[in-house]
Amino acid sequence: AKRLEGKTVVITGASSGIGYSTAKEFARTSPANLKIVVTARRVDKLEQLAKEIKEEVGDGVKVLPVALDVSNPQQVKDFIPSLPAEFQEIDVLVNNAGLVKGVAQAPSIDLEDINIMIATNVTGLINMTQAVLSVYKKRDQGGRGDIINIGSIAGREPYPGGSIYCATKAAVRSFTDSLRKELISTRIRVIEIDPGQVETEFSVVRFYGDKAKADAVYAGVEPLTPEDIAEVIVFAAGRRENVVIADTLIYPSHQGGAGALHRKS
Ligand code: NDP
Ligand code: 8X3
Repeated sequence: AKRLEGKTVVITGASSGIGYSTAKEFARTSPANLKIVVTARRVDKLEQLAKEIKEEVGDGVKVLPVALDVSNPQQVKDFIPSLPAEFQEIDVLVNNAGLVKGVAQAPSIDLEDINIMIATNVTGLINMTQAVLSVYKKRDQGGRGDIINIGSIAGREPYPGGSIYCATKAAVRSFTDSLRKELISTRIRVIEIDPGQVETEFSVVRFYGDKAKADAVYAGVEPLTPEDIAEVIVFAAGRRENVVIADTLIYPSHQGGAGALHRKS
């Protein structure tokens, strides 16, 4: 926890699920002198999050809610310059914003859904990474700071009905791996965390708001909670500077692959 003291953390997609829990976990682990910029499109949820953190840990942690649509390149470009000066020296970026739309199979995949998934999960993540690298690269030893990318089991094991989403997460994996190699001479840590099944708003978004269909995904299984992933993210950020938790895959105990889930009948 000491290692995180005084750091500035930026989390994308902090209005729900894994991102929401990650903000809380950072706050709990290092309640003194931490700054967290929580971003997403739904600012009301971010304000609620800031309020909950304040109630839990007090004023030691400064939480700044910022509206940011990562699929909008101009908003990403303006993001760091428009932060108050005390939040601009970012130390940790958690690239968590992401989504899946639908279960359609080729040739019936909606063009709009394809574009949203790629613009958010791939282009958005890359643009955010490039934006913080301009801050990290100014530091000594060629640069310093953490980039934590949330991939997925879906990026390792593609499944029918998920071709675009799986392709976006495979792209995250490739980009992350290249980047780690490109930054080998620096102190910039490039970290990938790949969850298996986590119960969040993920499936509600996949089924365009149909809660019954989303609930069916989790019927009879015991998924991870967003807190489970948040703990791993904060653990990775809190390692000694020479330790890179480069790549992790996290399942609930009854999962063995993308579609391989033990279901109680
Ligand atoms: P949620 O739907 O609960 O949260 C997704 C978050 O992403 C929300 O805060 C949403 O905020 C944000 N988001 C979506 N689009 C944008 C955008 N254009 N700009 C900014 N923020 C955006 O799902 P999860 O917490 O499950 O998802 C988080 C990450 O984890 C995703 O990358 C997902 O692919 C990944 N993942 C999830 C798994 C699961 O089983 N749940 C498993 C493996 C990986 P808002 O709508 O307010 O903008
Ligand atoms: C979410 C996991 O396998 O449901 O990334 O697509 S999966």
